Amino acid sequence: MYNNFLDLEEKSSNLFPVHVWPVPYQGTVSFGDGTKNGPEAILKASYQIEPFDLELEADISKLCSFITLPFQRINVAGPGYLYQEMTEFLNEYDPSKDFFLTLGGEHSISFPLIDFYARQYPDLTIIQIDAHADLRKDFEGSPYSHACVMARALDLGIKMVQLGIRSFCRDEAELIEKSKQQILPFYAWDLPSPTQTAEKIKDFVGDGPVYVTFDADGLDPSIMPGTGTPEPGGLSYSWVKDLWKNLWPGPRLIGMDFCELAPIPSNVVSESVAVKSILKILTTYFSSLRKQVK
Ligand SMILES: [Mn+2]
Repeated sequence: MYNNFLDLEEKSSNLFPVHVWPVPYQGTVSFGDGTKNGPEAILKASYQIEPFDLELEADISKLCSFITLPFQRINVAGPGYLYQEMTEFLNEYDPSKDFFLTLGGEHSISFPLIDFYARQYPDLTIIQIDAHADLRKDFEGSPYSHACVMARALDLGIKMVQLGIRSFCRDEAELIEKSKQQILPFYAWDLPSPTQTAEKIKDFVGDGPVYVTFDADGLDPSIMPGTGTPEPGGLSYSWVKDLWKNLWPGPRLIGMDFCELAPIPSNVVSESVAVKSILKILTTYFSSLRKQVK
C-alpha cells in the first residue's frame, strides 16, 4: 500500500508540516471516468520521484515533513455531502497554521478548502490552473459541482487568477469580462512569459496570501493524458515551473490541491507529471522562504 507521500520518513522535527489529504471523490464528473483513482496513483508515483531538485538547489525532504492522512471517503450521493463532510474534517484544523496538500478527486474537492482558508483570510487569492473556467452557476442540478467551484469562490468575494483556461461557455466568458476586480484571466492561447505573468499576479494579489488549485487538465494533454476532459493547447510543464520561479519569493502560500487526475492503467506519465508539478510548487515556495531568512 502506498500511503506515504514521497515515501519519506515522517519526523517530528522543526521542518514545516504539510498535511497530505487524499480525497478520492468522484461524484459529478461529466465525461471521463477515474478521478477516484487519482490520489492513490499520485502517492504511488511519488515513491519513484527524487526529492532533490538541482535546478532550485533544494531538497523538499529538508524543507517540509509530509503527514499523509487516511483517505477521506465521501458519501457519493451528491456534492453537497462533499462540502459538509470535508468541512467537518477541516473544522479540527487551524487555517492560519495548517497547510493542506489535498489530492483529488474531481475539482469539487477544492471549494471546502477555499472556504476553510477564506474564513481566516478574506484577502485570499486563488491561483487556478485549469482548462476550464469552472464558473457555472450550477451544473447537473448542483451548485457544488466541479464545473461551479470558482463560481462559489466568486460568491464569497474571493479573487482568482485563472491560468491556461481555454474551454468555457459564453456566460462564463461574459462573467470573466465583467469581473475584472475579482478575476485575472490568462487564456491559454495568449500567454505572456512566465516573468510577465508572475509580475501581473503579484500586482493583483497585493499583500494577501495565495492558495493554488491545480486541475490536471490545465496542462497540455500531450504531457497529461490522464484526465477526464482533456483539452488541447494547454500549458507546458516548463512554463508553469518558470512561473513559480518568478512568483517566489512573493506571496505567502497557505495551501494547495491537485485534482482531476484520472490515471490511465499501464501508463504512468500523468501521475509522474502530477507529482513533479506538485513538488515544483512546494520546493520553489519553501526554498524561497529559506532564502529570505538568509
Ligand atoms: Mn476544473
